Amino acid sequence: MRRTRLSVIIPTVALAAIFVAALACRAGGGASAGASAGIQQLMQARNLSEENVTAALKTYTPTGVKDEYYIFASGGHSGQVLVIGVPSMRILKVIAVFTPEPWQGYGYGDQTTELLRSGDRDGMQLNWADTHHPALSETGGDYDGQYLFINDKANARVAVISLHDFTTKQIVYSDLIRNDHGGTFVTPNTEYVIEGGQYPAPLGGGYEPIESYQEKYRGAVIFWKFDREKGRIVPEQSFAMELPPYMQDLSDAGKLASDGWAFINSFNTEMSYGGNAEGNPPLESGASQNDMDYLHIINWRKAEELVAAGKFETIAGTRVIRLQTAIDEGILHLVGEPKSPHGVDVTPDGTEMVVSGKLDTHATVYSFEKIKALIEQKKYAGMDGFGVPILPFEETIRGQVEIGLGPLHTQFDGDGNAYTSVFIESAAAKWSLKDLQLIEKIPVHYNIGHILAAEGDTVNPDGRYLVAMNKWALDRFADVGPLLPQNFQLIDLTGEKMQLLADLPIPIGEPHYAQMIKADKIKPITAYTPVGINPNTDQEDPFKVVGGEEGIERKADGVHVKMTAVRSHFTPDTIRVKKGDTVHLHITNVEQAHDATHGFAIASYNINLSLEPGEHANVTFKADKAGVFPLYCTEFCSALHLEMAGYLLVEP
Ligand code: RUQ
Ligand code: CUA
Repeated sequence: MRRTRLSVIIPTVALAAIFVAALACRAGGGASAGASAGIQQLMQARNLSEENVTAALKTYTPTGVKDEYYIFASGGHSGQVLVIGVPSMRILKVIAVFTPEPWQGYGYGDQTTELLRSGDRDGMQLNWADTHHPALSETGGDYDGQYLFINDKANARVAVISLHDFTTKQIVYSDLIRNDHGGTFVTPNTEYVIEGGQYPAPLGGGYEPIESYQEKYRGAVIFWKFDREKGRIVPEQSFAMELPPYMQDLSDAGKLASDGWAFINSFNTEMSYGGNAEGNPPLESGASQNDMDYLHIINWRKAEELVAAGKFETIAGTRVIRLQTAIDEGILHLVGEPKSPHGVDVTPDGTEMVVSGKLDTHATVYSFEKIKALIEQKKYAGMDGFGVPILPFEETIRGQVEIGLGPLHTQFDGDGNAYTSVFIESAAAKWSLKDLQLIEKIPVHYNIGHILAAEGDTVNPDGRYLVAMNKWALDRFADVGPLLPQNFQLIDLTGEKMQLLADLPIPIGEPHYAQMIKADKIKPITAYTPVGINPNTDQEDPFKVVGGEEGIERKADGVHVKMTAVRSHFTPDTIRVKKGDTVHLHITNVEQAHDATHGFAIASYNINLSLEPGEHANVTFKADKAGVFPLYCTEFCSALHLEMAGYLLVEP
C-alpha cells in the first residue's frame, strides 16, 4: 500500500520540479512564454534559487487541499500539544492538556476545571507542565490514530487525549515519583503507557537528607494500564518497578522480536547529587565521570505476571515491584552504554536498539538476540552496587556507527536507513542499519534535539519526510527580542540526497518530541452526536438541555439555568439572580452543523466556554458581586453574532 501511494506522489513532485527546471531553461534560452517568464521574474524578484522553488512546490498546499500527515508535537512548557500538517507545515490546532486554554474554554467550565485540577499534586495548583514526549496509540506496533498520550516531566504526570474529538480526557500521576522523562512510550498494542522517572527521590514522597541519596533515593518506571474500550488509564491495574538511583532517561518499548521488553537508558550512574556550594562537584561534572552508564533492560511481560502473582508492595497507591524482587526474578538487567547516553530507539523489526551518547560520537547498535541469550545463560560482566546483573557490553552489541558530535535520537525509514539527530554539530545524519555506515549528513538550524520521520517509530515506517526539532533559531526568522522561537525543519527523504524544504517557527517552547502519522488514519468527529454530549465523559450529560425545555429554576442548591445556544441567541438570554446565589449554568449547543461553535462569556466572572456543535457544558459560580454583567457569544458565528448576547442581572 505504502509503495502505491509513494509512486503516485513522487512523480507529481518530480514532474513539478522538471516543469520548473524546463521553464528556467527556456527562459534562459530567451523564450518569452508567459508562464515561464512570469516564474523567472518571480524567482528573480524574490531572489529564489531553483532549489528553493522545488522546495516550495514540494510543500505548497493550495487552499482546500489537506495535508498527507499530521504531526503531534509536544508544546513544551505550555503544557499543550500542537497539531501540524505535513508537508504544508501549517499549525492546525493546539490541544489543551495540562494548562488552561481560553479559546477552548479549557479550565473555565466545571468539566474541564475538574479535569485540569485532577492533575494537581501535593495540594498545589499546577497551571503548567513541561510536556516532552507524545505517543500515539498503537495496534500491532503501528499507529492506529485513536489516542495520544503525553508526559509532564516537571510534575510526573501523564495525559490521555482522544483523537475522536482531539480533547484531553484524563490526567494521571502517582505519588511514587516526583519527576519523569522516559515517557510516554506505548507497548505495541497499547497495553501499557510507559512513564519512566528521571531525578530520583524517596519513593512515595517524603523527606530524606540528600546525603542518604544512595540508600534512600530511588528511580522507578510506571507501566500505566490502558483500557482502550473506555479510553482511559486504569491506575488500579497499573504497576511500577523500583530502579537504582541513577537518572533514568529516555525509554522505548520493544516490538516484534523484542515485544514484551522495555529499554531505559540512564546517566549519572555516579549517583552525584550536586552541592557545588557545599564542597561537592556540580551535578553536571559529578554525573559525567564514568565512561559507561547503564541501559536498563526490563522484561515487562514477566513483571506483569509477578504483579498478578502478588509479588509487589503498594507504595503511594501504586503496586511496585521492589528492586530486590526484580533482581531475584531476573526481570531487570543492565548493560553499559557510552558516555552520557540520551536516546534509545528500537528498530522497526524490534531486533536492535540504537543508543546515542551526548558526549560520544557514535550510535551504538545493540542486538536483542545477543542480549536475550546472555540473560538466558546468566552470563554477566558483574553486578552494580545494588546487585543488578550487568551484561558484558562487547557481547551485546552488533557494532557502532561514527555519527558526529553529540548524537541524540534516532528514527527509521522503511528502507533500512536510520536518521540520528546530531546536537553539537547541528545536523541530521542518515546511516545504513545494515552495514552501519554513515551515508549523508544535512545541516539543520540549529542545535537539533529530537528528530521524527513519517511513522518513524512504528513497525512499518514510511520514510518520505523527516523533521528536525531545533532548539535554537538564531538568524532564521525576523528578530523578536532575546527569546526566539524554536524551529522545526521539514526534510524530504525521497530524493538522492536529503533536501531541506521548509522552516516552521514554533512560538511556544520547548517542544521535545513529536510523532508523524498518515492523515487518513485520523478520523475525528465533526459534531457531538446526539446533542448534549459532555466531552469529558463522552456521554450525554445528565443536565443536557433540549430545545423547548429551557428555563430558570430555583432549587435547594441554587439557581439552575437551563440554556441552549443556536445561531444567534441563547435561550434564556436574561439570567436574574440575587447576590450570594449559587448559579448552575447548563448550556447545550444544540447545533449539528460543521464548525458551528458558540462561545459563552460573562463579564467579570471569569467565565468563558467553547461550545462545539452538540456539546454540553456546566458552569457553577457564586454570584457574589451585584450588578449588570453582559454575557455574549465569543465566536463570530453568524451575521447576527454580535446580537448573540444577554445579561446576567445580580440583584443586591
Ligand atoms: S528529550 S531533546 Cu525529552 Cu531529547 Cu528533549
Ligand atoms: Cu454564537 Cu457568535
